[in-house]
Amino acid sequence: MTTPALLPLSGRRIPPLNLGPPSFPHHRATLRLSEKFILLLILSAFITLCFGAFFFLPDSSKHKRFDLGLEDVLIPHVDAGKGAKNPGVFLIHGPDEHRHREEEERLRNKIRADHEKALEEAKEKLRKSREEIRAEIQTEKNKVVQEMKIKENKPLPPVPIPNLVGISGGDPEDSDIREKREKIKEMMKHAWDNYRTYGWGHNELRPIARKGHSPNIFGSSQMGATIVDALDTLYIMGLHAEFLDGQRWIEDNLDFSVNSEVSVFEVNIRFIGGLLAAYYLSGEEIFKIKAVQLAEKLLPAFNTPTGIPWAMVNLKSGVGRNWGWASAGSSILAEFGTLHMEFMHLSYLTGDLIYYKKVMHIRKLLQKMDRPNGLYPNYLNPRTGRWGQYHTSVGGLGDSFYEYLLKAWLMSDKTDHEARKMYDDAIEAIEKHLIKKSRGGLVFIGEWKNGHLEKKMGHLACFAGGMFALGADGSRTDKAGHYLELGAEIARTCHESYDRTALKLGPESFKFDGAVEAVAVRQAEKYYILRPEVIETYWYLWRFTHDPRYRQWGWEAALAIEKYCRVSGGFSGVKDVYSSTPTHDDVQQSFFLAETLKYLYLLFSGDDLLPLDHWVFNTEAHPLPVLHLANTTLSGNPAVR
Ligand code: DMJ
Repeated sequence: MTTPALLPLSGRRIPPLNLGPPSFPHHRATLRLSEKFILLLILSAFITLCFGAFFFLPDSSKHKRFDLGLEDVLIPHVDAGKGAKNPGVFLIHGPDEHRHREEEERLRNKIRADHEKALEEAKEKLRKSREEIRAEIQTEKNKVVQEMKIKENKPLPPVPIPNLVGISGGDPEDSDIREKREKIKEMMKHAWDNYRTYGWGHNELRPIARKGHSPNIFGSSQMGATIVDALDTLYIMGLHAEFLDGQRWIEDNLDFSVNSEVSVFEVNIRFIGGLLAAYYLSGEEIFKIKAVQLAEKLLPAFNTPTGIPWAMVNLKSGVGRNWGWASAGSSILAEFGTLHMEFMHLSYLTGDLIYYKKVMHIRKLLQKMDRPNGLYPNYLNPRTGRWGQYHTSVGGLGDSFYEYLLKAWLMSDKTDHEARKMYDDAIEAIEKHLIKKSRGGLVFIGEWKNGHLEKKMGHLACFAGGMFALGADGSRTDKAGHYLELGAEIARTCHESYDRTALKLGPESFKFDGAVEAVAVRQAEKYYILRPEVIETYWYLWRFTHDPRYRQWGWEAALAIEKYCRVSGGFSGVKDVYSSTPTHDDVQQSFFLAETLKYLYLLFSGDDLLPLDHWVFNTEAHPLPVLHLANTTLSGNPAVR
């Protein structure tokens, strides 16, 4: 019988272990047993070795590991080990155990001491009174403010100051006029002193509640609008202590890094205009520096697809937007069109053309646009560059755009012919479509709305009497007399709107409708909020004609303001000029000090105070000097363009 060969599973044949004579199955079994025995011997030797090692090798648990995680803690006599990745990991070996314990202890003590010290300091803080803590915070704050001031109030490049003529004086020879002028000065002091006492640092004053007030055009800011707006009036009235007081407040407190959404137009005409005028009159650099700082904050408002600025900008974030009520998200003509004077002066004073470019861009864009009937609509969309609703007015929403075209020309020493042409074209269209004579013979300026003329004139539009008179000289062929006459007619109509009320103060707007002439009809239009436009027109007409009626009308208005608007805490607007027992609105507007009282004071001063061939008043009555641009390299001069 044959034994089957041993076949591995893989199929490869394993050769038999050849230890002697030819192998038989019995022999093969004997050899396997001896192999097992040898293996067993090796295994037991290995186990014995491990057992010995267990008892005789050193104890690894005696190695200690300190992970301090600090690179700068120094432990003496320790071996950091070469190539250790974390220099804060140190190995301390067993033989130095005692010393290491001491080291540990030392570290623990140090940590404990540090904690106790911090605890003591905290307790010390808590022991301090509120006042002490407040004083400490104030000191810190002052330090920061001082540092910022040094950084911010960097000097601007020197520029030739234009010829400044007639910044004081104007004393009238006539004693009656002198007295009247003194009375206006006393009214200014009453308005200022009460603001100083009850509203200092706030934008405006509530003269009855005797506290600060801020209109929404200045957002939530407290930027002392009344101080800035009033400065130049104080200066020309010779109220120098008050002027200095205002200057100090501006130096120490006027800060534009506020998280507040403000009107670009209002901030420009009141703050930048006010600061620039204060600078030119007093020569104090701080006003110029503040004006430039503020202008920088307004620049983000111009970041629109067309370069037509937003109505509002957040002074901190630079985010702009338009008024919710403005037609289809539009910007307003009287707002983006009333930046030119101030921005030209900023470029002149800084040598930085950015301001000039912004306003010239607006002008160029307007110049290229189609105008229905030659009229500029009040609304323009800054995203699309298209007109909004076709509404044209020389009062609110349109007014100072026309004023600034004329004044751009005057301010350039009559070299900016482009501005003059735009003014002349616009005024011709206005005269053709908006100016009418009532049945009773009163010339008025209506408003163009949805294709027809609304026979309503706003108090704001009364400024145009002065504008027509101011623009008479230099107007197209033989029309100077005509425009002076037109200015006088508007002055007469606006005087009528005052004269036909119980308080002898003008309503916000008045109608020409059948038997109704120069009278407000709706209750919501009967208020007077200390506005200047009518008095402004009297003053211009006085300067150009010296007709005593303008002084007389101005004096009537001053007496009415004194009688019905004066309260012990300042001056207030009234809600209904047709009611002989007035209700006050409890707001002393900043423009009352900037404009109304200034124009009254100038009306009773000689023409040598701020002569009109050297000064141009911005729309908030801040005088800015004529710039002889023909002699400068500033490209406002058409010769350079
Ligand atoms: C002033 O802030 C300015 O005169 C502006 O142009 C229009 N309105 C007010 C005063 O009424």
